[in-house]
Amino acid sequence: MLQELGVLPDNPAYSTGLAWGGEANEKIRSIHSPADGKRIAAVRFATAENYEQVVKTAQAAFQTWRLVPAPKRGDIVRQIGNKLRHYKEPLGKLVSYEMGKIMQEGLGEVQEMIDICDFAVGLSRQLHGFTMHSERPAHRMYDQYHPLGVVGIISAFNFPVAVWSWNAMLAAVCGDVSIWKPSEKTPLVAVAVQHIVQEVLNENELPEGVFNLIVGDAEIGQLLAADARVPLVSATGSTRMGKQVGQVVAARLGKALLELGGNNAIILTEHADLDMAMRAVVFGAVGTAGQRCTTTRRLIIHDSIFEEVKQRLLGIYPKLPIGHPLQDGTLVGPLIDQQAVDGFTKALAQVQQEGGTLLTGGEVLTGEAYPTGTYVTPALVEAENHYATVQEETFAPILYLIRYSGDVEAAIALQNGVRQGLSSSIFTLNMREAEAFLAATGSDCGIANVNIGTSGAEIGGAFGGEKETGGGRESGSDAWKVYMRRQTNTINYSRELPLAQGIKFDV
Ligand code: UN1
Repeated sequence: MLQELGVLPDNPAYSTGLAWGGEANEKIRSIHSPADGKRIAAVRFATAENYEQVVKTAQAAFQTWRLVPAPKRGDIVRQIGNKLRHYKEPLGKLVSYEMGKIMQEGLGEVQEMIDICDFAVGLSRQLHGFTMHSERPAHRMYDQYHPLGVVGIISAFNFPVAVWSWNAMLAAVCGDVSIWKPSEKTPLVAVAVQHIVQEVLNENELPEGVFNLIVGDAEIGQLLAADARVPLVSATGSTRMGKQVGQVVAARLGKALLELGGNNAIILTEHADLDMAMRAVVFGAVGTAGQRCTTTRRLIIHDSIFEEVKQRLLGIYPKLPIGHPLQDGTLVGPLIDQQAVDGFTKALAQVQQEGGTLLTGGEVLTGEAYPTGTYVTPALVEAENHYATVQEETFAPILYLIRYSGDVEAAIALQNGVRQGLSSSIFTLNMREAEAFLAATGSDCGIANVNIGTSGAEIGGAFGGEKETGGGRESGSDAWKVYMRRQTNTINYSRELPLAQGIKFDV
């Protein structure tokens, strides 16, 4: 699997973008699987000098790439999508083994990459601007979108390749080149993807700097954020990281696209179809072991059905198949590392101190089947929305059950009563409740779903959220516009020079 993908277990001679076998330096890190603790491979981490080299290569490639017509750029992305189809199985497996999500979700992640490639191919013929009517005679006015330049992409461990592809594929059809800094926790699958992309560039005799990879630690992210040669930095990760990146980018008046933490809730009203809702809740809460930014963290349940919902969940949770992510039938894999486990246990201790009741789960599993200490049993906690712990995003499988009484407005107030604003959902068969949830006075999140859970969004919509989620939108709809610079053009084909606003200015 690794060889086929160009990831060679005992060869740290790749890593920093264009220069797979670049100059030697000492920062070599072993990468271990959270599934079994085994060392998968080692990577060389980039230095500030490597970074310089990558930026220069990217800048040079931009000179060529921006001249390639957008539909031709789309054709390159089409070829990348086809190669991803070819490598879907091993790549999905590597996502799963390096990150710990189950194989089905690893494959789903690669499918998201393929889908965004297809989307970007179509988009490459649709980078539309408006045509406006000028107030002046014999004038024409329109907007057009030009490539922006070098786009920095900082991605997180939980979607180690898909989120990169949402950014990189749109950037590519827009005529930008990209520099990708993957999470230091999951660099191998990034290396694998970079090999696949480079094959396409080579086959088309395009400069390797169109897509760059730089494996490194936070220092590289800081360099990207501060670098005026990088007009757009797209960063996915924690709100803490996003605030740092956002402030540094803002200080130079660059553009930042931030996709940060969520504290997503599902509302179950008295009119919910509970059979349907339960699947959504469980997938949203324990899928990817609670490590999606769209993970369902809060369940806001109407008084009248609270006990029933609790009992149903208590019937499901203890039976969840937890185990090796590559094993058939597993639904919950390990957390990414010890730090994540500590965050999980700490949050559970804290919420109980605040008055929460742990209903089930919350253990760290030990024994032969769980050799890494990173397997946990998903937790259900009865809690109140205002608890400090409930207000935070803990990147682990903890679901807070929160009771509401009265009408849907009360539930919406709880749903909105957190600092984050990524994804939200309501289960109801009542049209008034559904519409109230979607109205301007309804959910304040970037994503609001009816009778669908909070996680597992399609790539066709714009993905992102409000408040501390950062405000950025990636992926579908018109998210592409942030990767381009907009220009308003007015052309005068008359023999006069009339001024706008009817101003007379005779010289
Ligand atoms: C993320 O967790 O960073 O909606 C992205 C979802 C996925 C993407 C999640 N399509 O759950």
